Amino acid sequence: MFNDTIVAISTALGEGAISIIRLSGNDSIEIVSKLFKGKNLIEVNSHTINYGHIINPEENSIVDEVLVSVMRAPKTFTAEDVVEINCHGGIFVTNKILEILLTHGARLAEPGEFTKRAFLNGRIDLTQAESVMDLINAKTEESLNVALNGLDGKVSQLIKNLREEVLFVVANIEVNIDYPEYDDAIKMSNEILKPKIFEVISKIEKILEYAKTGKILREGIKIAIIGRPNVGKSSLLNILMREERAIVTEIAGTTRDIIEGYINIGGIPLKIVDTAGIRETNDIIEAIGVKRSIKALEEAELVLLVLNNNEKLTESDKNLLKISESKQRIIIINKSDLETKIEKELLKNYIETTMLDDKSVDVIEKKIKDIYNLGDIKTKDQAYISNSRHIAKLKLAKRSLEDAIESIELEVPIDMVEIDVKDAWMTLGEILGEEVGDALLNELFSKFCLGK
Ligand SMILES: Nc1nc2c(ncn2[C@@H]2O[C@H](COP(=O)(O)OP(=O)(O)OP(=O)(O)O)[C@@H](O)[C@H]2O)c(=O)[nH]1
Ligand SMILES: [Mg+2]
Repeated sequence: MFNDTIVAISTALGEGAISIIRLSGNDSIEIVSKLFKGKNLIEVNSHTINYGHIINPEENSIVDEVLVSVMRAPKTFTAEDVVEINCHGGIFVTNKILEILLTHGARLAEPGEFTKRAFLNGRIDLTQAESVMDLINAKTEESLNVALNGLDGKVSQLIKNLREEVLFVVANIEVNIDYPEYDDAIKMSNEILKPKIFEVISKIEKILEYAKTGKILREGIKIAIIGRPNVGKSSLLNILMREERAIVTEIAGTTRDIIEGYINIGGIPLKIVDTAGIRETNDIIEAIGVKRSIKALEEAELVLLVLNNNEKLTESDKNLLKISESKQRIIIINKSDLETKIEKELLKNYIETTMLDDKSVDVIEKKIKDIYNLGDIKTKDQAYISNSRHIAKLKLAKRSLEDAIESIELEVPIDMVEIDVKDAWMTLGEILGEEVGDALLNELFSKFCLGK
C-alpha cells in the first residue's frame, strides 16, 4: 500500500466539454472535501456522484462547478480510495484545480501510476495492466477486442493454465525425490513427465503461432511503397487510403519526403509510407528523400515494390529488386493500362495494377490478406498473446522445457530436470508479473500516458 495520494488530469488536454481529474490514495477523499462546497464528501456513500463547487480556499473563491465521484477502496480502479472530479473542459480551469489539489496534499502522478497501483495492489495482473495501454492505443475494432480480452484476464488465464500444467510436472518430480523408493525415476520420467512436458511445449507452440496474428492485430503491419520516380507510388498510396493524401504529378521526383497514412484491411491496422522515388540525383533535397526511402525500406515489414509496365526494367529497378529480396514483398507492375515494355519474363510472383481503376485496390488488399492470413481472424473470444515481452518469455519457457526433455533423455538425475521445469514455471510467472523486478515495472508503466 502507498501512503501518498496521487493526482492527474485523466482526460486529454485541450478544449473539451468536460475534463476529469483523478485522485487515488488514502487521503484523496479528505483532500477534495476540503476544497469542495456541497455535501460533506467524507460522509457520502461510496460510488456516488456529488454536485458542488471547487473552491480556492486561499482566496475563498469558486473555481468551477463540478461533479465529484467518490469511490472508496477496494472496488476501484486502483483498489484505493479514488475521487474523480468532472469539471468544465478547458486548459485553464483544469490546471487551476490540479494546482489547488497539488498544494493541498496530493502529489502529481507519474505516467501510468494509476495502473501501476492497480497492479501492485493486486487488482489486476501485469498482462491486464499492459492491456490497458493496448486499449488506449487500439486503432481498429479488432485490436480493441484483443486488448479487451487481455484486460478481461483471458491472456492471464491462458498462462495460468500452462503454469498449472508445469507445476504438475514439478509436483511429480518432488514426490519422486521425497519418496525415491515409491517410483522408479527413469520409468516415471519417460511415462509421465516426458509426455506431459511435450504436451505443454506443443501448447506453447500453438500460442506462439497465434501470437503472430496477435502481434499484427496489436501493432499492425508497417508497409513501405518503394520504387523509382514516376512509377505511381503516390497514386498507389492515395488509392489505398481512398483520399488524395500525396501529391501526384507527371514530374519524376514529385515526392521528396516520407508520407505516412493508416489503412485498415480486414480490421488490421496497416501503416503505409509513400517514399521519394529512388534514383541517383544531384538535387540535395531529393537526395535526402532518397536516403529516407532506403531507411523506410529497411524498417518496413512489407514492401510494395512498384515497377512501370510501360518501361523496360532499369538498373535502378534491378537494384531495388535485389535490395528488397530478403523482405516480405509484393512486386507490383503498375500502369498496366499502357503498352507493356517491361520484361515480365525476368520477374516472378508479381501482380499487375493500374491506378486508373479502383479494382487494383482489391487485388493488392487480397494479396496482403493472403500473405498474413488475415482472412479469418476471430478476435471476439480468442485470447491472443500479442505483446513482444510475453512472446519472448513464452519462447524462454519453451526452451527450458526442451532442456528438461533433453535431460530426461540423457537420464541425468531427476533434480536436474526439476531445475529446468521450475525455470519454465518462473518464466511463465514473469508474464503475469509475479517475479518481475522494479526496473521492468518502471519501464513498462512509464510508457503509459499521464493520468492512466
Ligand atoms: N496511365 C497511368 N498513369 C499512371 C498510373 N499510375 C500513376 N500514373 C501517373 O504517373 C505519374 C506519376 O505518378 P505518381 O503517383 O506521382 O508517381 P510516384 O512514383 O509517386 O513518383 P515520385 O513521387 O516522383 O517518385 C502521374 O502523372 C500519374 O497520374 C497508371 O496506372 N496508369
Ligand atoms: Mg510520389
